[in-house]
Amino acid sequence: MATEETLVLVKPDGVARGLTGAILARIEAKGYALVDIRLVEPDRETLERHYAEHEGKPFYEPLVEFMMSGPSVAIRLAGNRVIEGFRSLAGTTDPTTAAPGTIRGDFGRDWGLKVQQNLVHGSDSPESAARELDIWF
Ligand code: DAT
Ligand code: MG
Repeated sequence: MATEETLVLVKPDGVARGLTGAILARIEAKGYALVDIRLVEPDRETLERHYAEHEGKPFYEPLVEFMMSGPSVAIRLAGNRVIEGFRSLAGTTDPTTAAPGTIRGDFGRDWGLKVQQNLVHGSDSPESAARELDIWF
């Protein structure tokens, strides 16, 4: 299987809490390659494109607001099966129940806010990865 690329975001909570380095360390220790990396403050339009699949859901608006609350780190990440591999490193969506050993499981929990602050984003399919990389890079 050819090398894949995926979009990873260290979300505003991860950047604000000073966890970017710890998250990058896990990604690098796994052996994935950083192809490009940048600090971004996305506007609403960018986030509406990125989260188009969630438009209309109850958490959509708080999610977009949260993502505008501070800078994120966008990463173009490469490796064999990196799309599913990074999602495995990240853990499941809800940080309270994400498995220990994962980024969300080790660093995240429910802070009682309106939206789940779960530290990272990773594309969920080759189609999503291509679409999202085009939005962020
Ligand atoms: P993931 O980020 O694991 O791919 P997703 O694509 O289903 O999850 O949702 C995108 C983000 O939206 C997720 O990281 C956090 C937020 N979210 C998802 N489901 C939620 C819910 N039930 N309540 C609050 N926020 C939610
Ligand atoms: Mg998703």
